[in-house]
Amino acid sequence: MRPIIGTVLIGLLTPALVGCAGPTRQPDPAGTVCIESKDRLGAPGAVVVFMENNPVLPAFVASRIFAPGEITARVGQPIEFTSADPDEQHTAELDSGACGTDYLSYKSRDDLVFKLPGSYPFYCLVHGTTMAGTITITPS
Ligand SMILES: [Cu+2]
Repeated sequence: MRPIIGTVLIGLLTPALVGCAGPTRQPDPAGTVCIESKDRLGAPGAVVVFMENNPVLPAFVASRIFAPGEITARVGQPIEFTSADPDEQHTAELDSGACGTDYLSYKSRDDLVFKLPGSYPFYCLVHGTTMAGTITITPS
């Protein structure tokens, strides 16, 4: 019986795991699309984005947000993510996997800087797609 159960489990889990990995994720360790950096934190001209948890909203509403969630920046302009949530960590991770912030605790900051124009959906690794947004990068 055990081999049959094992085979059934592998048959059920394999598509799910492949689906999670996502064939379109393309990590970018060379930084050709974007880089994560703390070198220019607080520099003037950055686009500031807060990671928040709105305690006023009822529990069944996705209360964790990026503010703003729709972000526009130029090539080379830092996008500075700042945690405004004293309760939980957050990240901003591109759906493509090209780059992402560190896990940010309350008042911590991290920059993403893009080298290529485009539209980049992103989400929080801690809270999944219920905490998500889009970064639009225009030419410099
Ligand atoms: Cu989050």
